[in-house]
Amino acid sequence: MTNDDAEKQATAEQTRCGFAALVGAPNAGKSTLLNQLVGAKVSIVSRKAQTTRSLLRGIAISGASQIVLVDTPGVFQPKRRLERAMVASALSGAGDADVIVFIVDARRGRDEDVDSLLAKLSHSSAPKILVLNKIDLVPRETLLALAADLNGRMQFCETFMISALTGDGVPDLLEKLASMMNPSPWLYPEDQLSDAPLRILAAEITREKIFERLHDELPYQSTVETDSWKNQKDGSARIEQTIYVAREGQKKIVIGEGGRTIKAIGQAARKEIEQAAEQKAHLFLFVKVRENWADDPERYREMRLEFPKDE
Ligand SMILES: Nc1nc2c(ncn2[C@@H]2O[C@H](COP(=O)(O)OP(=O)(O)OP(=O)(O)O)[C@@H](O)[C@H]2O)c(=O)[nH]1
Ligand SMILES: [Mg+2]
Repeated sequence: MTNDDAEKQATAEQTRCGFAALVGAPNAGKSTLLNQLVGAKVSIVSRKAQTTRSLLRGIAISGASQIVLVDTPGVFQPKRRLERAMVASALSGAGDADVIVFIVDARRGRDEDVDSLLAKLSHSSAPKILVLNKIDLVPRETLLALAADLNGRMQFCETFMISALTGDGVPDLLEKLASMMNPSPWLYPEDQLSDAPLRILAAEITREKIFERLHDELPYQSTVETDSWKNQKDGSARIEQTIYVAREGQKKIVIGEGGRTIKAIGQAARKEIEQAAEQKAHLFLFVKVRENWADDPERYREMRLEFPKDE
């Protein structure tokens, strides 16, 4: 062994790194937990189920461990093509993980989605941690009964009760995950928080703002892409994004009376993009009707999803 090798090995022994997949039913709080663990907002969150569409990695650090957290779309019974792509993506994320974090909305308790996930995960040999989330909404007795029930159905190495919203219980979970990582050099630079490039994050932020404002009128009918991102001489960014909707009527809804809705969406998105990018931004939003966007392979590439072929 040369000196160089010895040195490399010494560093490798000190540091730990690995993958933790966050899986759970739609709306269980996976993305909220990911953001808490990372300590920054890298994944979008909404009251609606099926917010997360593709795999997104957030990077958390605790002591000498780097934990690559894989946020997955809520697994549910897929019907349409986009849903099938989301489910395939979620399960592939769990398949590659060193540890699977199974998140259950404690207020909803055990239901069809939870049972179907338990069945799917039973094939995986990775160690599993049970996380009962939203404990701010549930009395303690309910939590204990739910923990006992779920532990009777699957082998979990530990159970945590947390509130991803308030952060209650999250530091203990982070410490546990850190201890489960294998000795290895870190995969990402210390200051990197996510694997998504800024242009994708920026598109996701705009999608979140659309969800927030139009969640009743426009369920899952839109997707957002960043078409261009130009850094200008004055340090600001000029960003152009397209919002794809499926019908002319939806375009009218997104634009709103006198352009009011799209203006509000743009303002809210710009503020958050500026925070994420740490630079001033000028955001230009365009709305396009693309009837079959949910069947267009190009849109899937932008969402970083595999395009499922017709069955
Ligand atoms: N009260 C409470 N609400 C929570 C908690 N964690 C998440 N939520 C809320 O639950 C909703 C869903 O959260 P997300 O993090 O988007 O859930 P998700 O599991 O990523 O959902 P999908 O991506 O759609 O599968 C949001 O409105 C969150 O604010 C919690 O600990 N307590
Ligand atoms: Mg999510």
